[in-house]
Amino acid sequence: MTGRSSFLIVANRLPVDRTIEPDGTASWRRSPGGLVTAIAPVMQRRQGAWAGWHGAPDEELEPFEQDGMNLISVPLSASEVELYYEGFSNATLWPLYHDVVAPPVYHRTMWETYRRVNERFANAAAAAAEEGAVVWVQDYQLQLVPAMLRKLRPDLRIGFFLHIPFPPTELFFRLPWRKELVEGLLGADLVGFQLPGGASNFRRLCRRLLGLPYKGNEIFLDDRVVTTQAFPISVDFAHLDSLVRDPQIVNRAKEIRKELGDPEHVLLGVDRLDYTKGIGQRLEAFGELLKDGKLVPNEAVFVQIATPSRERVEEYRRLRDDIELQVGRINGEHAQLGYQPVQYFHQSYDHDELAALYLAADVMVVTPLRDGMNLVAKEYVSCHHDLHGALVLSEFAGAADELRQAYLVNPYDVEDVKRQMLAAMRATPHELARRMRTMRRRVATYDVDRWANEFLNALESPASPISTRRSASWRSG
Ligand code: GDG
Repeated sequence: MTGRSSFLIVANRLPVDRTIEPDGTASWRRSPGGLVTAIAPVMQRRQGAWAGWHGAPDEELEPFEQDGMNLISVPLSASEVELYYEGFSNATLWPLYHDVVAPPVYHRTMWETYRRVNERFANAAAAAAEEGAVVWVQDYQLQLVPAMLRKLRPDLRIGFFLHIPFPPTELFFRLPWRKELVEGLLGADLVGFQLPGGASNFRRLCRRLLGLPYKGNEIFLDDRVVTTQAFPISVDFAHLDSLVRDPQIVNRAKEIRKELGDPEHVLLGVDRLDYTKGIGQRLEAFGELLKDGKLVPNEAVFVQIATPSRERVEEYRRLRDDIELQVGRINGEHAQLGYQPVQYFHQSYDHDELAALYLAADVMVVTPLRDGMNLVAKEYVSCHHDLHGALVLSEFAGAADELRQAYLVNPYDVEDVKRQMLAAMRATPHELARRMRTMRRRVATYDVDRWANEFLNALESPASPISTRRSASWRSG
């Protein structure tokens, strides 16, 4: 890599995975995901760079180039992975920001490591950014970076986007390091959230915790203004839409249905195996429909893909055991020779297979107890140009704000989930098409490109002058 960059992404992970070839040589492959796809063109236009951890502990790498992206590896030791990533990020912040659906742990050593690692990311960004560069920091693992970076490099334009929900003040207040985290975020010029609710939770928090006044989207500090705004993330609609028209994917979708025994209804869940995703709730509802005789054997199969995730965090291990016990129980009670109602896979699939599964499914069941957005819901919609297929969607997923024509459910209400699953299975083709058409229009218009462009445009447009501050002070608490 030569020189410094005028555009920089800072994220916990680099957008590449290392694969080892049969002859032992290592190579890098771009990791799948909308974020990289959306940002790649901006990277190319602006000589962009991406700073993040490359995925292996205790290893330092020189900056390298992959797919036209300049990649800067930020090293982590094994103990930092444990304390900063698995610990403070995923055992403290993740549950706290998701409505405390699991109890967060509060450990001082985890916090200390989180702070130290955030400092390393900020230093790496400060060294890589050219004068006046735009730096876009991603997600809850790096909330201290904006302020640390501003201190080192006041010339930069700094944006931050939170991919997960921002909790209500009452919950956030439990965090022993609440002030430091908020001050960290306030180092940004623009703090982006998935939903307007997250942005307003943040503004209220700034007022209560730091006494900062705000007006509209803007929070007024002594010497500058921080803009807070919602930017609902999306998917690469055009890519998915064309992928599922590929005859190979179409054939694979047919094959999948056949392999499942050609049931009348194929229901599908695709999630990281995470306790926020409500996997147990949807399986319970499906199991009860079988038990109540609302579904007769062979009529419906539920395919649950549960991608391995955070396997060293205690809560995730427990969840895996619980889900696997539940799957075993339902199948034990309702299976027949040649018919297994729940097909459970604790595995990752490639992109094409996932698209074929979406295409094959009659009902996509997305029931998180809390979710920032949920891309799976939008991916499913993008894959159904046939206007067939129903989406059962939790009202606690960010996506529910946009996909109002889904069969919306309260995942805590098992009767509601059962009712909506049945309604989705019994709907007429006309009704399905009506709902799907509207949802597709929404995702096609607000795709991931638009998300990235709107964020970057807002980041680069000047904020209100400080002189508007006085008129906002009436809101200060
Ligand atoms: C966080 C927030 C927010 C899943 N299994 C496989 C696979 N996936 C892909 C899906 C989808 C992605 O992973 C999961 O995204 P989600 O949005 O559903 O959920 P989180 O991982 O929790 O993401 C969330 C998101 O950030 C973006 O801001 O929407 O609320 O929690 O794209 O397709 N992909 C492949 N194989 C798998 O087995 N290739």
